[in-house]
Amino acid sequence: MLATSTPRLFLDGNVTRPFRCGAHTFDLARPLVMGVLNVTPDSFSDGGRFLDRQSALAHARRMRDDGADLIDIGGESTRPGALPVLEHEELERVIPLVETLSAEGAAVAVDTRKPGVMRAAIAAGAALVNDIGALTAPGALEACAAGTAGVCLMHMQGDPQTMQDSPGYADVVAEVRDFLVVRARACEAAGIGRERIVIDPGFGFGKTLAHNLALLRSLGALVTTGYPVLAGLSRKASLGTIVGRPVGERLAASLAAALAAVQRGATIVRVHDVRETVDALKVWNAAGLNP
Ligand code: 7PJ
Repeated sequence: MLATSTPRLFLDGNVTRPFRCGAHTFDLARPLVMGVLNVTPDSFSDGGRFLDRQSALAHARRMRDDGADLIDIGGESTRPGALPVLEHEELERVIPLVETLSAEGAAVAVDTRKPGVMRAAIAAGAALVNDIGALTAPGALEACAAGTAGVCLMHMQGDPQTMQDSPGYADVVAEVRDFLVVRARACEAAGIGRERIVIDPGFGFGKTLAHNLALLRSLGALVTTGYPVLAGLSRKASLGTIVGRPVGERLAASLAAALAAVQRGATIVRVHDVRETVDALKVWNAAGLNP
């Protein structure tokens, strides 16, 4: 039933609503903002800044107060060439933050590929499991099916250590879409309801600038699957290539990318600059541009 290479799509263009993740329900009447909190020594844009627990909490609370709908906590760097991190280390970095922020009422996402971290995060109150591996690790589907947390399924070609060496596709949009639909079906078969699933093309994960731009232009092909679409373009290398600026000077580029993504139907934007993105989306919403 599942292992089909041409998955059945629901092509009516109606995104499944509301989106349910743990204790939180989002009606998706407007795009959501997910603020990024990296608690790693080596993430490409804010690596090392929030290793200290108090500064991590302060940054998360600031993003929440600035209007972030979700806080995405990552304890393993996934930048190109990054080395894996041990599970106990990832747990120590992430779980206390999940506990504290969830108890304060924040919708917390945990950026992890490890089923052990997923289980611990869900037990600590996480609303969403954000997996760049789309729950392909053995035991990951079961870990998520056991609770009520939402799942974000992201496409990646290869793995972080080698993914940017020579990405290649015959048809990047169709391949990414088909992979995500197959993974979403696997989630549903494992007992994760459709209303808990978000898909993500994985900008920059085994993709050239041309691939990323093709996916952004054709984001509608993902939207028509019916699953809400998350777009993560904030500060990424492709934007740096376009504007010729280092990672700390990509705010304007990131805002333009976020607006382009929501204009194409993205439901959640994953960003570092929450306050500025929330402002940009307020104007976009006020102008009635929501498709
Ligand atoms: C993404 C992510 C993304 C999802 C990262 C960075 C690199 N999770 N985790 N989508 N990117 N779902 O912070 O730019 O695009 S790590």
